Amino acid sequence: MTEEVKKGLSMTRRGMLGATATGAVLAAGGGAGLLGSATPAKAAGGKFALEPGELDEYYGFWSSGQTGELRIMGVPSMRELMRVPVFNRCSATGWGQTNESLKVLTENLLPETKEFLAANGKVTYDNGDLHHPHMSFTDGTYDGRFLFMNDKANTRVARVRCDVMKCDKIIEIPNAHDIHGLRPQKYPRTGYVFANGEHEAPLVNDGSILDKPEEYVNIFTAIDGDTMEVAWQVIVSGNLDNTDCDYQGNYAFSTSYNSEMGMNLAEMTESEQDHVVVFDLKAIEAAVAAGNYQELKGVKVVDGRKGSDLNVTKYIPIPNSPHGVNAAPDKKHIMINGKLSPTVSVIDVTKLPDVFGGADPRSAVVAEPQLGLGPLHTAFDNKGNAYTTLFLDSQVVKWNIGKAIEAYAGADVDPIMDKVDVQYQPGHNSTSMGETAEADGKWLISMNKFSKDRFLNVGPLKPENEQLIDISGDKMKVVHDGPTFAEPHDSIIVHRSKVNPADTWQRNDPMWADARAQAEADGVDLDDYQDTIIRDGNKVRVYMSSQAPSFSLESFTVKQGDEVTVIVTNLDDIDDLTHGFCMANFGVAMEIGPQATASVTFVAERPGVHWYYCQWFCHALHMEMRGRMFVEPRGA
Ligand code: CUK
Ligand code: CUA
Repeated sequence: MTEEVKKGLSMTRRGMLGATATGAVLAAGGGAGLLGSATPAKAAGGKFALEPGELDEYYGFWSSGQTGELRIMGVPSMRELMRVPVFNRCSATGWGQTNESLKVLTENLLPETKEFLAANGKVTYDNGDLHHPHMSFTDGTYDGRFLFMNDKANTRVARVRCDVMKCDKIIEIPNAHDIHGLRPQKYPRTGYVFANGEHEAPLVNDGSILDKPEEYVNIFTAIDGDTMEVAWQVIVSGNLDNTDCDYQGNYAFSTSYNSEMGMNLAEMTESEQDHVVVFDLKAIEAAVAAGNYQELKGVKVVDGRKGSDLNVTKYIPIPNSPHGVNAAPDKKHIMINGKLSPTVSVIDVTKLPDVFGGADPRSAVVAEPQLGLGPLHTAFDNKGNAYTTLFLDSQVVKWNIGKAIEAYAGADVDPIMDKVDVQYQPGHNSTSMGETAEADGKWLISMNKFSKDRFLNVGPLKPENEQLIDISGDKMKVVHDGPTFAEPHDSIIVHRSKVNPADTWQRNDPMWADARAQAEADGVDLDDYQDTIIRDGNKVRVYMSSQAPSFSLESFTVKQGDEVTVIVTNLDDIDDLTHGFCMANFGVAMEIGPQATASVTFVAERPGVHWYYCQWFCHALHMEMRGRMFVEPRGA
């Protein structure tokens, strides 16, 4: 056990959390049974329960971890409003099956990934691990254009358009491994999207190097958020966990829990100090402009390892296996959450030019308050306070940044303002607008990894518990428990004034540009009633439009073995009038939103009569919204 953890143990009020419990938590991620709070908070304080018909004040954008989708919540009601499929396969919308979604999912896969998938009978991955959803910024606050998110499982970064709340771009990141931390540039705008490769591997990972960790590297990537292309990459020493950036557009920060470059638990937790890497964005851009890079898989890769003479990175020592990075809305302080150290290290961004000029990297640290055990992530209000999750203590601690700085300078002040029990073991937290310069100090979400006894027992796999905490007063009040499925890590809470989605699609949306081009070639007007069948060898294109409660085609005929593409355009332009197209016993189903076009391709390797039906309840005669596909047997 480290000195820091020992100190933390003596300061915690939880005497029962001894060294063994800490060890058990570190080893197994468990320990919730030991840590259960005996006094669940009573609902009180801020108004979170909405009357029927009332709307929430905030959008919550939630990740879903290994479920692979983005979720939209209402805050403070904690009602789940929508699921946006991204890295997953969605049965309802046809994401991962429609031609439009397959284009997004496949167009930016690396050639070797396509080959690998083909060898496994696939065209794309059908899983993902989405941890960090973040909105695009302009001038330090959300601008409602895009949401960006990572896939730790398959090294991808995705973008969701906020006008329609659908994913329009997914890119696979070359050279890096297993994208974890992700943040958009805050100023002047996004701009860059920063993404951390978490796991070490040989720079050229072709099998010529295997068990030689000394030749492994990690890669930090800057993506252009407008084009969704990789702008540049930096090779670093140690691994990369979470990331954030300043409010000036000068620096990005990434924590490393494995500065040791260890390959097992004992090696990875060996040092008392790990570090945060500071990236000097202008210096990296200058290095790229000056040609000081190597090109790997089409990407300009700059050497930012310790000892590189390019001076594009600095390594600030931080105790001990730090995890979350959070920029405060004061535009000056960056919080590095200690995880195995009971501290949060506060970096003052105005001291970084000196550090890059040669000053001691630790001189940028202006506070390091001891907060409790297992600090993972920090959120903020608009009054200079920070809210840090304590995984091991199963608490959220509210502390004052200014007082922490005074205490570090020697003043006899206690920065800790309040602690509240959460149920149980929190990871990320987020406050209303708290990741922007417009933090408003109303609500805090604590995203707890264990729910244990907080909900009806649903078997060995339990939901997580996302708790709503009223932070408008001096004391935090837990006011609501919200179960979520495996497993959101992170969320952002965005004021509804920042987000303005459309009610219907625009007919010329780029999402189905390929279908439109094909229709034009086939002499079909996608904006009008369509009942056209085009035969092109054994490829058959079936154009039909939908208007409640019917498809324009009551039936169509193809031959066994034909490759059939059904292109459906929903000509209804009433909001919320979505139709579906499900071809029964063909495993085919998709959503067609009002004014949208969607298409799906399958091989009609099944003779006989097959009904297609609308699978979105759209009308009193919705059940009657169906038609037949006749598949003539081969040779008939
Ligand atoms: S990480 Cu999960 S609790 Cu992936 Cu943002 Cu910290
Ligand atoms: Cu159209 Cu149901």
